Amino acid sequence: MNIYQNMLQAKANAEKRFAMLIDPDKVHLNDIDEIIKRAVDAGVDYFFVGGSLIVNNGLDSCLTEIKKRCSIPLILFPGDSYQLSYRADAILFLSLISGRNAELLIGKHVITAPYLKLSPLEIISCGYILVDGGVPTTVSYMSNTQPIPSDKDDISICTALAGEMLGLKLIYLDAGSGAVIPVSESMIESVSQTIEIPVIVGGGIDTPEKALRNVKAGADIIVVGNAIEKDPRLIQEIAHAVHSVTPV
Ligand code: 1GP
Repeated sequence: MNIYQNMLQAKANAEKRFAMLIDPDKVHLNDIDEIIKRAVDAGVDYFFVGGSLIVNNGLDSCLTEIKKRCSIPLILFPGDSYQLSYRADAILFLSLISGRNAELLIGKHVITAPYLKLSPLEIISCGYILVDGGVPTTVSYMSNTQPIPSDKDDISICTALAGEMLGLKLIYLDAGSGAVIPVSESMIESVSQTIEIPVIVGGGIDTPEKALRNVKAGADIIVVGNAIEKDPRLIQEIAHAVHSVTPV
């Protein structure tokens, strides 16, 4: 079973998944043993690896070091088309559908497609919806796009629906890394009730309670980066909260 089939099966069974975001710039190879051990012990389902802006050249080595230590699937979450590596298992082939920047809707994809065709990576197309997180985020600046206002559930619903109709396999509602206002439960609920494909939610989730509220609202996969970098003990607590939602 490939990674996407695993996501679909989890959704069909109403099981929730927890993805830990690793920014190769921020993870120190000295700390990697501890982080991986915590992730394996906690039952983290996926590693998303990437960042809006990677300054150092550590992507390959970061992936290699993680791969040596565990079998948790490694999914590239690229902030740009240069953030590619054959050492991951899959890639979120992101189209920034909340924005109107043609390069991030299709332009970069055209450039990257031939490389990906030759790669062993599983390609998972993903409609990326940036939602206002209360602070200007790196992704909003770098993408030169406006996020959807945090209270405009209707715009998010229509955007997600259009993404699904275009054949995208996942929808990612992201308030951006370090968001002060995470995506609202009302928006998560409206979007997840409208579309059939799995919904990923991230940006500013920093407590197990928040993660739990989001999965209860309908998120299928919760992504946490910043909060875990600050306090790795949260890996266990958030994984427990996400996995505590049992099928009804
Ligand atoms: C950002 O959704 C991710 O793209 C995770 O955000 O770093 O705020 O957890 P945080």
